[in-house]
Amino acid sequence: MDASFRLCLIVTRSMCALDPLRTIEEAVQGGVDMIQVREKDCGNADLLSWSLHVVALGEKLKVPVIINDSVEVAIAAKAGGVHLGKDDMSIADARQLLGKNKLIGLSTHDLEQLDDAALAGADYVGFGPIFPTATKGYAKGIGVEQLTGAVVLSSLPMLAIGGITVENAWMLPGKAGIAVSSAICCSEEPAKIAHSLRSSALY
Ligand code: TZP
Ligand code: MG
Repeated sequence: MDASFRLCLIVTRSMCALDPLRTIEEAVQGGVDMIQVREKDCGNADLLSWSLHVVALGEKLKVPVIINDSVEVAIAAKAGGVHLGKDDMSIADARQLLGKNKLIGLSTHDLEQLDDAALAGADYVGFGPIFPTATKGYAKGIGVEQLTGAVVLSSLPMLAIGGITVENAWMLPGKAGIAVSSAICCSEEPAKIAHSLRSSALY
């Protein structure tokens, strides 16, 4: 399934400076073309109820909504897909449950994992953290050079992630899309930030 997204907003409610639904709506107006719901500290019932709101907004705004970690919630919320990491369900099991018309993204951190992602049948990968980020507690990033190698080596659609801001996004290779959380969530001007980031992800 085509997954060539340019700018993904990873929304965590507690990080949002504005009402989270308003953050999403304004970010999409500014150029975000994919939403990921990422809530690490809530139970399944709360995650489902929040995801249903975001999926409804995504339908209105015509952007896919992906659920982090939980295939079960993605199915129940009729989301566009799921984003998985190494501690989550395998891609093969997720594909079995979701079918081929839903998106499955995988977090990757080095070039070797990119091969594994392609073999496993991921639709796209997140690659990072490119820069240090407090959002996930990474004191060091793997750097832009690694990302440049990754986009050359892998044919999978790729989202650079981790510590990306309007100040450093110009350093990223244009072929990679961008995924951000704090840059947009923490802003009171989500459309402006999204517009600036989107202009760095032009491919
Ligand atoms: N995975 C790798 S870095 C990261 C995730 C979820 C955090 C991204 O958030 P931010 O605030 O854009 O660095
Ligand atoms: Mg996960």
